[in-house]
Amino acid sequence: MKLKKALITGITGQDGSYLAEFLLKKKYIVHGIKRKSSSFNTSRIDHIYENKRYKNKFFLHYGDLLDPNSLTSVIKKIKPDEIYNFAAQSHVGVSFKLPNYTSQVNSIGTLNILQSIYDCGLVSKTKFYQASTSELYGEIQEKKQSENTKFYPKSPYATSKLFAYWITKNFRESYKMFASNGILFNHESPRRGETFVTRKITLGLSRIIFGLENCLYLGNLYSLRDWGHAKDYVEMCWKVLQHKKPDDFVIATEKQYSVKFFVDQCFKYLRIKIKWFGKNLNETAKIIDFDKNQYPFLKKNMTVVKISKKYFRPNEVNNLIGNASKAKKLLKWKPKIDIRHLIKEMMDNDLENIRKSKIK
Ligand code: NAP
Ligand code: F7E
Repeated sequence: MKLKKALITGITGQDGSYLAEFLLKKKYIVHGIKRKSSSFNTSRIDHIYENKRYKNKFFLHYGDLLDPNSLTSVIKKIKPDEIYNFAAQSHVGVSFKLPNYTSQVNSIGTLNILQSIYDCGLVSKTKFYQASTSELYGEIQEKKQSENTKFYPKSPYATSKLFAYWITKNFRESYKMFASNGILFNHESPRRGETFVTRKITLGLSRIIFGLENCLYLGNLYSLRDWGHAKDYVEMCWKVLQHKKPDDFVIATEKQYSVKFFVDQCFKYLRIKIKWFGKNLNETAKIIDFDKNQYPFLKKNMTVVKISKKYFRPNEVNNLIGNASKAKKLLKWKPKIDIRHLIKEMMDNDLENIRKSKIK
């Protein structure tokens, strides 16, 4: 039997690493594009690369979404059955600081891949998955956002992803390419980038517990998100490309929590009692009660969370929650991991890593 070949851009990122594992288990040959970096950027996939079982099944190629030649040469050589475009400048806050760069990578970068598929004569062979996002909904036009909800992007990131969403559709409609958008709501994991809010919280609290830091600084505590688990969601990306026809799908848990709830649940999991004081920029959380034997570095009344203006965005997306009925019905999917398990996994992972690094 001929094995399927997949190409993943953004393989060194959170989703790329989980999808690579998932596809290898499904007996795919997996190729990934990584960009040249002056420091190591493969920590999320080193375990795959080093696994003897995946020798001759897992390959990395240098490339960059902004370098069409690099994309065309890899695509021409591999002739993949499926391409998953996960590469992006994916941080919404950073996109306000780097609007031009974000737009180049996320918009033109996506076009570069689609055009390479076309130029390599692979339109009828290669299926294309675009990592679209709930940020497209921005200023929400419907209580729960589905494939039919109007978009209202509110950041350079979201606007760049709007172009990518539409150019994917354009190639589908113009050339009958199997090109689909997965409109994914936030998804997290122990592999989440350290500056996204959930990971910042689990890592920050772990550092406080081990006495490496005193306080965690956050922005908008009242922002509401629909948080799933990245491992769950990459299975959906694959299912989107296995559907009988190319289409667009919302992937979400359909449950919504605030950033403050996420903080509270982390402390609850750690069995540390906190209390919130003050309002707006003066809001803080203090430690009220804890087990001194378990947490020797903590002190009663210690202020562990403060608000910093620095982490507010010029334009905030306050409220997102998905309606994933279409994916549930057509792709026969429902999320497996709930927010409590997600928090447990993320907290355990960060605590363990810091504990190990302190022993070294
Ligand atoms: P991530 O961890 O930030 O990973 C982004 C990946 O893109 C990294 O591998 C990065 O490489 C690579 N990359 C950045 N610029 C590139 C360029 N110019 N050329 C080639 N590669 C480049 O993101 P993620 O959380 O896994 O998300 C995957 C995709 O889904 C992204 O497109 C994101 O916008 C989208 N998305 C994410 C979520 C979410 O909640 N996670 C929700 C909806 C949509 P380095 O490792 O070298 O930096
Ligand atoms: O922020 C608020 C912040 O940066 C979530 C990306 O994967 O999901 C992600 O975008 C919320 C926002 O993710 C801090 O203002 C408060 O309201 O974790 P985040 P995001 O902006 O939702 C979408 C679906 C993507 O597509 C993106 O690629 O939390 N918030 N305080 C904070 N956010 C951060 N980063 N840091 C804070 O200190």
